[in-house]
Amino acid sequence: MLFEVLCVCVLLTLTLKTVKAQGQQNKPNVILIYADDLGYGDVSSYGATKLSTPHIDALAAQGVRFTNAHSSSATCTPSRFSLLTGVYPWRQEGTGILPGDAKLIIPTDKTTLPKVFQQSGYKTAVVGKWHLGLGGDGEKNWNERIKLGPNDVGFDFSFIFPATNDRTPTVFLENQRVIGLDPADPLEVNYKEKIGNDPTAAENPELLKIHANFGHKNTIVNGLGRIGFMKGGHQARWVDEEITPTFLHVSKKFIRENAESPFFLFFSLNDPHAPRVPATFFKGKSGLGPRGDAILQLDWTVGEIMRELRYLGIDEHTIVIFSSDNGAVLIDDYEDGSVAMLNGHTPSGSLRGGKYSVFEGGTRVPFIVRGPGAEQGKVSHALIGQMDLLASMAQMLGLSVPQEAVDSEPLMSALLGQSVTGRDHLIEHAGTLSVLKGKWKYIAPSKGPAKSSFTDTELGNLATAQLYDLSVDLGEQHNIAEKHPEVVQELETILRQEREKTYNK
Ligand code: NG6
Ligand code: CA
Repeated sequence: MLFEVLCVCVLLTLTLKTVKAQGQQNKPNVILIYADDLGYGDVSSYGATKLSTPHIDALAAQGVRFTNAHSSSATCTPSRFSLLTGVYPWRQEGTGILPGDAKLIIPTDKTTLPKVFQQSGYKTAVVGKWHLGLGGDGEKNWNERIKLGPNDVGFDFSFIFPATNDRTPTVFLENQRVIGLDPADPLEVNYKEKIGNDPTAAENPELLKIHANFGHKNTIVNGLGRIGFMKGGHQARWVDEEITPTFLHVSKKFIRENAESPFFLFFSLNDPHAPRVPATFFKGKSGLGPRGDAILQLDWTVGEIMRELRYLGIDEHTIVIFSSDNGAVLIDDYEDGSVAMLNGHTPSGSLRGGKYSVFEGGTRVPFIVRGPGAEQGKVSHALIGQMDLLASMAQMLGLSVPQEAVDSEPLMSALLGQSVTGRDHLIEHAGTLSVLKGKWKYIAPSKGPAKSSFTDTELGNLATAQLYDLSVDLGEQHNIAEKHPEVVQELETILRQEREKTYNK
C-alpha cells in the first residue's frame, strides 16, 4: 500500500513538473533589456577592444548576435514608441524627443507589445526610463496618481522615471505615483519658465559638477543642470548614482515575485545616456571616462539579472533580448571628458554617424536574443527592426498578428537564429528617412544640416539622394546614387509606398 501511494506521488510530481515545463516552454518569460544611447561598437562582442562587457558577451555566446538589427529611430522617444506599438514613429505626429511634462503618446485603445503578453496571461512590467509621456491634455498634478501612463497601455506594474535622466522631474513613479513625496513639499514642473527657488544652471554655473554647453540650463539637481524647471518634491528627487541600482533592485523583485508565472519585463536602463553618473564603485573603472564607466555599469546590471534568473532556476525558461534605443553619442551637451578620454574606443564601430544620424551609426545597434529555442553562439545578418518584436512575440504565443501594428513583422524563427531571413526592407528614421534593402541603403534628399551643431555628429543629410552599397561600404563613404539610378528609383518607390500606409489600417 505504502509503495503504491509512493508511486502515485512520484507520478503526480512528475506529471506536474512536465506540465509546468511544457507551460514554460510555450510561454517562456521574456526580458527586454534596453540600453540608452549604446552604440554598435560599445560592446566587446561587437568588436570593442578598449573596454570589456563580459556579461553582454555571455548573452551573445548563449544566443544569437545580430549584425543588422535596428532601432526605429536615431533618438529615444520615436524608437520607444515604435518598439511598443509596432508602428514606425514617423506615421504619428508628436513622437519626437518629449519634454518631461509631455502627455502620454501611446494610444490606449491600440495594441502594444505588453498587451500581447497580457493576452497570453503574462504578468507585465516596465522598469526604468519611460520617455513616452504621462497624463492627458492640460496640466498634470504630480502629487496625485497620474491618470494615463504605462499601466494604461499594457503594463501591470511600472516603476519609471518620466523622461530622461537629464530632464525634470528627476523622480521615480511607481504605478504612476511619485514615490517618496513629502506632502508638505509638493512637486511642480514647468518647461516654460523658472519656478521655485532652486538654483538653475544658467544663473549659478559655479554650482555645477559637469558643465553643459547648450541645453541643460534649468533646475540644478545633484550638481547637474537639467532641461526643465522643477519646484518642491525635494525628498522624492533621485540621487543619480542610485538610478541604475534602484532599477535593478526593482526588476529583481518583480522577477522573484513572478518566477512561477510567465512574465514580460521591459527593463529600460538609462546607461550610458548623459549625464553619466554611475554608482561610485564604477567611477574611473573603465579608464575611458564616465561614459565608459556607465557602460561597465550597464554590463554589470545585465550580469546581475542573469544571476538572479539562475538563482531562481528560470534562466532556461527565460528569453533575454538585449538592445539599445539609438546609436552612440560622446558629448551630448554635458562636457564630461568623453572625447578626451576615448583612448581609441570607437562607440559606433565601423559605422558612420551616431545618435541623431540617418547614417548607420544612428540606428544599427547591438541586438542579442538568448534563451529557450535560440541557437547558441550564432551570428545572424538578418535584417531586423525592433518594432518586429510585437508581431514576433504574438507569433511565438500563437496569437494572430495584430493588424494595427502595421509595420511589425513576425520573425520569430529569425530572432531565434533558426532562419537567416529577416525583413525585406526597413525604413530608418532620423531627421530624414532612409531605406535598407539587401545590400543597398538609400537616403532621401534632405535640406537639414550635415552636422549637428550640438554634438558634432554627421547627420547624413544631403540635398540630393544618397545610395550606398553596404556589402562593400558599411561606413557609407561612397555615394553611388548617380551610378545606379534604377536602384535609387526602386528604393524611392518602396519609401513612397510605405509612406502611404497609415497607423489605423
Ligand atoms: C537633446 C538633448 C540631449 C538629450 C536628447 C534626448 C540638448 C542640447 N540636447 O535635445 O542632451 O537629452 O535631447 O536623448 O539639450 S534621447 O536619448 O532621450 O533621445
Ligand atoms: Ca536614447
